[in-house]
Amino acid sequence: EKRLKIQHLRSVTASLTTTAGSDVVKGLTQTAKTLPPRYFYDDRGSDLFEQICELPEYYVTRTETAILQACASDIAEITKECELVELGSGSSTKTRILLDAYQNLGLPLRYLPIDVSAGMLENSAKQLLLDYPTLEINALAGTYELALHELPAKQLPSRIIAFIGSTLGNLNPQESEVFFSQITQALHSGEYFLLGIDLQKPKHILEAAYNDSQGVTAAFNLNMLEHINWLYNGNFDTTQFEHFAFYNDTENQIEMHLRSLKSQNVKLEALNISVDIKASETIMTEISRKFDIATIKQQLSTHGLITQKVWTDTNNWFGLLLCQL
Ligand code: AVJ
Repeated sequence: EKRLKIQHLRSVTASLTTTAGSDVVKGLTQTAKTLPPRYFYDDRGSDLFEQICELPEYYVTRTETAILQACASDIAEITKECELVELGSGSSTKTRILLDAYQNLGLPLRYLPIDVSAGMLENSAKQLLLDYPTLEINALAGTYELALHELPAKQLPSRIIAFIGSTLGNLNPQESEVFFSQITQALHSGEYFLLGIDLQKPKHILEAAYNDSQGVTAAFNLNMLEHINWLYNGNFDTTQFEHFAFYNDTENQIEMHLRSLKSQNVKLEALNISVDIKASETIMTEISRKFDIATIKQQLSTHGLITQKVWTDTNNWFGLLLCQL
């Protein structure tokens, strides 16, 4: 297929084994235990996340989708002929809204999805090619950092990097500074950055979204231990942990933890570690920061990213920012 190119960036394997393994060792051997949120996403975890997106309490995905449906034609009109780079493209469901908008204006379609899951990239790319007869895809399998560093040469007059779904919420303030400077380095002057962020809102709404009544979020959280057992030959017993999520209103972030139901020891043979965990001790698996638009605009501007337009829903629950370098 001439319209599809998939590039596997060198250190995908390294980042999934050597480097990432050291993240796990570091996180589990420090006083306040943590595990990085990207370990949620094995096949089962990706599937559970898609289920989370459909939950009545999880307003995030449907709110952003509705905003995109309302503003995609504006975005296409502002950027004109423009190739779409997407970080963490996953199943590319929301991407179709943007591709439709470019297509409706008769503009050429070029898409550069970036994801650590090569299987997911290949499947969604093949489906997109069937549905968009003029689309060209150059997929990059790798981390954001590597992909941003090794973006292929531009083939259309402009470029937009999309980072939607509020994935930014997983980065702490320091990590987000590094991330924004990588975005700035990947863009040329005049090019665009599209950022989707979950906004601050009453605590009861946020806590319900991360403590759904069907227990899907709990299963998603606990599945991280199964994934780590599989990767590193571990013996986490998921029946001896419980899901625990709350809104930290000092830091403006949801924190997801796994709380130990007893005093226990866990071994990860492939990483050569043995970890003692006290009863009620927790392992933090995710932060999901909640933003306010004025602050994020200010932060973006310190990186030279100037916000041209902001779209929100009527509740002001989610924000989509179109910035230009
Ligand atoms: C994919 C990081 C945006 O923070 O809401 C959903 C992940 N965790 N439910 C989020 C998640 C628990 C999600 N992000």
